[in-house]
Amino acid sequence: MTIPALPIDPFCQAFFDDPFPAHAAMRDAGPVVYLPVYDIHAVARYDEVRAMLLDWGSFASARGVGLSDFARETPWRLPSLLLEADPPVHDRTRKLMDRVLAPAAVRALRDGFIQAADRLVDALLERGSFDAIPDLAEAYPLTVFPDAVGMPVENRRFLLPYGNMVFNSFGPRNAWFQAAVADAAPVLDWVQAQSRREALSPTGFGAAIHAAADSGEISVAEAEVLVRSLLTAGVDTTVNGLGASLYCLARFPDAFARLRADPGLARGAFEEAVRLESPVQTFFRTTTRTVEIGGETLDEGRKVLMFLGAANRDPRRWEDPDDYDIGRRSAGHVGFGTGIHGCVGAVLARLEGEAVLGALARKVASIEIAGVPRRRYNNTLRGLASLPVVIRAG
Ligand code: OVM
Repeated sequence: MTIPALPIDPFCQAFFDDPFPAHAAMRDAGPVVYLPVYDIHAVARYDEVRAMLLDWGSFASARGVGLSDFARETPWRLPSLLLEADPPVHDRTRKLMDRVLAPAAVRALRDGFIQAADRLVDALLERGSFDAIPDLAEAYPLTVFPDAVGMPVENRRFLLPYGNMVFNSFGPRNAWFQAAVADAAPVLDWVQAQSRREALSPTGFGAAIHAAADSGEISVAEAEVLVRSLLTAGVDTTVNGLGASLYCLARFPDAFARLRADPGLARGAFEEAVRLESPVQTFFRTTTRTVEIGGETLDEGRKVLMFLGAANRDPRRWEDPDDYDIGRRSAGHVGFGTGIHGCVGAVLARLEGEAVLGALARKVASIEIAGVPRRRYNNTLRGLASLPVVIRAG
């Protein structure tokens, strides 16, 4: 039993431009592959990615979910109390965040999110032609999400370079990471300041996290690191989820026609875009002991890369995996992860998706690509920097 070695660099421009042939090569080579470029193992099939996500005892997050092993290298920032923690540390903070972001708390935001999406789409219809990434996919989360957290209005765009840096940091220390660090340097102090109680309105998610410090459930320092998780993971992810949705609807006019005919498909259309484009493409785990996965054995202390995007298009699991089918049962995709680290904000992300795609379905007759889409390169996130479109009113 030898694990196949493949000459694939999953953190280079050629891979980002078209990852699909390499995804297929890794899936077809075996349940586990070895990538000598970074001396890592990887899984790209749905069953093995899902099994790894569920087996937190064998595949740890506390040694970092990027290429860097926190047991060997000092983490470059204070580790997240959610993302970069294992039970039992993880469960205490996760329980709190589950409560803060509970479906009932998110439901209270529903009408406001729908109105904000309606207003934005109305304004874009007035313009007719615009760039769907900055003007819609970025603009929408940058209003509704910081509002929900309870942030002031000034400088919210600073969240974008910060998130871009953190998501780049899960890969190698390559040129994208270096550029992202340089871009984010001027906003680091600002982000830190936004996580403090004094910066946050008394009604948002941020205040709800800090309230848990009053009761002694967490410390004030922990509250600030948990708010930081919201600020880090809450914007770039939904920007790329909405961007993926727009890119799909523009490329698959039949799907958009179907959505227009039944705006109730908005949630399914968003979910399917998350499956197909997988805005969060990859995360690492580290083996805690000699482990068995897909019939292969890995030593303790190995970094293993999970290709969520490849799992979400695995033909072993999905029929016509490359089709954007808004009516398919996409539940079970791993675009939000699964298991104890499954996206804590998924309910909020899905509300954003439903609000924006619902507004498009009710108000817009057509979405046409009106220029060359430009990709945004990131070691973890897949998405566009620019998507020029023309839309017409329905
Ligand atoms: C965090 C964090 C940061 C980036 C991503 C993420 C996808 C979480 O600081 O907790 O989850």
